[in-house]
Amino acid sequence: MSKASAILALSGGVGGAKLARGLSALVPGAALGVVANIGDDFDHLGLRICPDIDSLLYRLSGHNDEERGWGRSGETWNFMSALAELGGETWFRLGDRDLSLHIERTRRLQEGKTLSEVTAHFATRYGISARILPVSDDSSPTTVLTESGEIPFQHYFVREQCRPKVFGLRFESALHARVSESVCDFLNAGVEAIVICPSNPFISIDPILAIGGFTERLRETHAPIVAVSPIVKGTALKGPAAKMLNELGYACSATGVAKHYAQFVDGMIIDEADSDLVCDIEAMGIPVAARPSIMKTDADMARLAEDTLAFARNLKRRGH
Ligand code: FO1
Repeated sequence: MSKASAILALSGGVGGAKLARGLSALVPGAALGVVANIGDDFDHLGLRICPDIDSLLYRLSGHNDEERGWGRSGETWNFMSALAELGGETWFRLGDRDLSLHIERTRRLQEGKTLSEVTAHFATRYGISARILPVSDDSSPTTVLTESGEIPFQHYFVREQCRPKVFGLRFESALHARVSESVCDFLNAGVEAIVICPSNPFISIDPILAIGGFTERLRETHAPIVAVSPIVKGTALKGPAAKMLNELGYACSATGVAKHYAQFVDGMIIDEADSDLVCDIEAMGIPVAARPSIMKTDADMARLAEDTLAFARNLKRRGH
């Protein structure tokens, strides 16, 4: 495929990684760039943990654990049970195989490698030809503002299991964090379309777009920007997206997602079960297509990727 047929996707969490896998079945090799959220990243037990990068590494290599939605399949938990014997922190579960990724990443970062370099090395070792691109090589952790105070993201998401009521999110150093060189190089080489994967808009996509100047960089490409709704029939397929949409004052629907993205996207894909919302979303001036968007199998992922790219190709850039 020519350079111009390069595709950029923005991803976080389970839904993002699934559509990224679908895109990797259609877009050959390094013509697919998947920008990974780094807002979930944190230091834990002396290790640098990067969950949204790891969701992509595992899903694109087929190592992902389907039922947990994070970490890798065929896992054992000897480290965790031995750590518990010592009274160590076990609220954030690290499987024995998964641990190799965190230890080796931490070692390479301490050697002075960038997160992009480390991620590219791991992708190659896992046999992944798509480019997994951290949005920044700087740190920009997400802080969750809740009625019980400000909580670091993983403490909210895992330790508190998303219970506290959210009234805002803060992306700590997003304005100072710089878009990574590898993302800039990918954009400068020319992209045909930009896909916002069906990830949580607030905890996965907004922290990516908040990185200094990234939204402008995307708009400068003049490539159509298409978002796939992570909300179907008012519920989130995975994670707290539905609860957060409500708590942050958005309608918990594909229409609520469209409203959140209205100033930025050129079109939206919503699930066929929400085809009754097509008029509402078109009335907002957003071209929309209702397609099967529940991804259980690799075939589902590839089909949604195909539908999304076909829709993008027919879109005109909307003047914003
Ligand atoms: N999510 C959990 O709900 N419980 C866990 O114990 C947990 C451990 C974990 C370890 C490595 C990793 O890469 C992800 C992990 N996650 C866990 C998911 C993590 O919280 C992600 O940030 C979410 O998937 C949201 O993107």
